[in-house]
Amino acid sequence: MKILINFIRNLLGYLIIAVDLITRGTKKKRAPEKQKAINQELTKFSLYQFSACPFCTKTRRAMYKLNLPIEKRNASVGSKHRQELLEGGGRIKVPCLRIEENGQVEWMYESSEIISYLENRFA
Ligand SMILES: N[C@@H](CCC(=O)N[C@@H](CS)C(=O)NCC(=O)O)C(=O)O
Repeated sequence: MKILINFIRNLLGYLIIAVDLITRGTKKKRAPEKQKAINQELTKFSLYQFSACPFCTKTRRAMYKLNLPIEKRNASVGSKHRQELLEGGGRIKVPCLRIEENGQVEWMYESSEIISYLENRFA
């Protein structure tokens, strides 16, 4: 039964990825110097995620549209990033945006909060 539920969950996840790829539209365009500065700023960011999680897909879609090439870290079972997420953020829940700035590390959970934060800062 558990195998069947996992299979259906993964199938739905990959279906969402496929629909997202087909419908996600175009990336935000910026002047090359501006984009370069943003890319540099984004080296302080990483997104802990699963590939087939709908909340992660929603977050990746927003990142794509805003043209924010943030490093993605796979936090699935058995991965080294899963342990980092647990130790740093305090729980295994994705998506989670890690922001390392001014000598401090912030772990931001909740897809809606992450998307609002990125929109306010980079749109
Ligand atoms: N309200 C959260 C929901 C996130 C969520 O439920 N994520 C699931 C994956 S789709 C999760 O991390 N579950 C923990 C686990 O699978 O270990 C959001 O919008 O980010």
